[in-house]
Amino acid sequence: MDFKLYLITDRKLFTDNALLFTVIEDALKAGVRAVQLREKDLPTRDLLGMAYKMRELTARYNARLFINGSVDIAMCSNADGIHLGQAGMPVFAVRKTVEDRFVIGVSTHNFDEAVAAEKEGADFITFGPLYHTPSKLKYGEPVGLDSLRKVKEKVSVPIFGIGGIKPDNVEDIIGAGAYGVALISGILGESDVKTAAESYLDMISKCHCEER
Ligand code: 3NM
Repeated sequence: MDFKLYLITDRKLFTDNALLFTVIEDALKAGVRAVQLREKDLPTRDLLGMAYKMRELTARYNARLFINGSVDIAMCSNADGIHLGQAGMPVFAVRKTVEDRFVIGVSTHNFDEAVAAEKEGADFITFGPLYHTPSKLKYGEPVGLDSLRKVKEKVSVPIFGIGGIKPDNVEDIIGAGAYGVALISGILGESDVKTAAESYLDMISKCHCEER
């Protein structure tokens, strides 16, 4: 794993897709090195078009690209990884098929899901929502840092805290055992995306320095 900040897309935050790409490029310029294309409601061909563009963009900055939920689009766009939820393709089936061709991330929301994801072959997990998120109805009540600590005791793959992440809580999240953080609005929802991304990267490097 060569990234600790995992930026997730949401094109609905922007008036058009071109703006999403501009903003992602700002984040890449700031030093973001992993992007998850997460546009679950798009028809396959539209998603493939976005994946091609996102691959071209992320490659220019030597950043990893993950495709949410779709092995075929990950293959066609030559992405680095696939990010799986709890409702779609199960981890074991994807791992068995793609072997080591893709890095596999899995969204988990409780202890059992986290343990199962690792057992079934996840390379890393996201765990959350840790805090209230702007779209809290979709993701449920926050699970909190104590449950992150319990997951960390049992799970060895890197854990990315997700859900309502702000620069001010990065230190607590990493202190509770997360390897990194995954987020949408803390970066994409800010008017100055480059500065926002830099503040997360600064916080993360500060936390990891203090560990040593
Ligand atoms: N997954 P924000 S929370 C995509 O808990 C996603 O699995 C979550 O958005 C989970 O950074 C979430 O704006 C939303 O809170 C993250």
